[in-house]
Amino acid sequence: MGDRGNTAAWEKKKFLLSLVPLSLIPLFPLFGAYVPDEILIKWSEAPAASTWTIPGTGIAIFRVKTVGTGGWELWKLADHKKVETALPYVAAMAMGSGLHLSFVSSDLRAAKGSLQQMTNEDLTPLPPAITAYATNDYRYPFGRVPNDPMIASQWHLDAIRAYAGWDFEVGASNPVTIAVIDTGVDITHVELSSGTGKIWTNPGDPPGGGDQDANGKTDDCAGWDFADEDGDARDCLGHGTLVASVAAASTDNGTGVAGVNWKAKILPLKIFPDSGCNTADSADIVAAIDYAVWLSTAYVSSIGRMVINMSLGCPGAGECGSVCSDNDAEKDAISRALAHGVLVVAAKGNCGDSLRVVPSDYSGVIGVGAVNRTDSLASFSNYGSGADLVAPGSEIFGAAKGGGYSANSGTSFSAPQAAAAAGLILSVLPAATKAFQVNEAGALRHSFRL
Ligand SMILES: [Ca+2]
Ligand SMILES: [Ca+2]
Ligand SMILES: [Ca+2]
Ligand SMILES: [Ca+2]
Repeated sequence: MGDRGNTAAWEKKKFLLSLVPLSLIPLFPLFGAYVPDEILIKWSEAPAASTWTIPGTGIAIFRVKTVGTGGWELWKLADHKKVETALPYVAAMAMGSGLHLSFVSSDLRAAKGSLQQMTNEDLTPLPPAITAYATNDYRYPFGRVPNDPMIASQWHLDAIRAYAGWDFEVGASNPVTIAVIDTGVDITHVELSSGTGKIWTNPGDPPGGGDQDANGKTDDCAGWDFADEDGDARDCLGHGTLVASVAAASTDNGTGVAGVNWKAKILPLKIFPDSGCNTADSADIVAAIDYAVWLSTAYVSSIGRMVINMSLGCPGAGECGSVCSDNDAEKDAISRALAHGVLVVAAKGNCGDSLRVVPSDYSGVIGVGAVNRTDSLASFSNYGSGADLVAPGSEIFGAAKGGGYSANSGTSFSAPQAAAAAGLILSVLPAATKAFQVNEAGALRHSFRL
């Protein structure tokens, strides 16, 4: 296995589908989050008008609706003004009416300091009598929330409604393994450590003692490096580590980030060589796919259902506009995977066009494009034929090579969300047939908004 003698005959370089790494993005405490332009107010005497413009500020505030039966109303600031900006004026409405806010929640108080410090200018008289309570409109995630402290930086989890999905399944029902065909995986990272069981380990070929399972790979204990032909599949760049953590970081472990799939194991299949670590060959892609398929049949009980993620493709970002012809060897390997019930997911590419990208556009491969924080197609994302789904791809936060955390953008980081979500479904329905998987992938569009 792993014979690269014919590489030249079908060499077709594949490139990583990520953009320039971004620096760490700020962390926000999840439960400090609130709807920025909304405030809940309880009046003693509700104002007749449903819209006011606060004098001297130009800030308009309007009533949205009554909330519950306790006398609370939801008010919204026009033009997306922030609550912190308007709070003094809301308070002034009360004080100017000869009343006082008897209670202001501590978070609002912290946002704008003590109301007692307000100046006369702030106390411009305003009708009507305001009263009693004002508080932020908190935004709680709906569903099951893991205790990983950095999840507030993982905006994609909210966008794909992972919390709601986790209410139903976290990947614990039946084993699922995600084969990450990439630059390798940092298996010493706390989120991806083999010690925590995140990395699938080969019971048939423990370290030392030669190639006990006689598959031609000595000590393929924790994946395999097809580019350099050795059992050390650690990451040569950082790309594969982020991809793996987005899919299945160690989750609900009180540390760092959460994976979309809490329980799936990762199989690191490295196809980018340590030298350069920027291009991969069809020969290694084919060998890696076949190896994943072989493992899934040789170790059915521990691997469970296998999902292959390929966050790579042709053309890469540096060759946008060029035509990448199909590779029959790759297509054959993907057909073999599908025939064995192995799901294949690939990034759709970062050229921002609709040209063909492989392997994403091969028949049977779930191609995944990227959306940004406003749920629009990311400017870099490819689209059109071959883009079966979209998932967040801008500033995706996860594990960094060598420890720590960072964010990166690209369809590379959309694909593992789809792979992991498919893995959640396969954990519930391990006997799903190939046809059923395709249907379920379509359903993901609704349940996970991929
Ligand atoms: Ca072996
Ligand atoms: Ca061995
Ligand atoms: Ca190696
Ligand atoms: Ca974690």
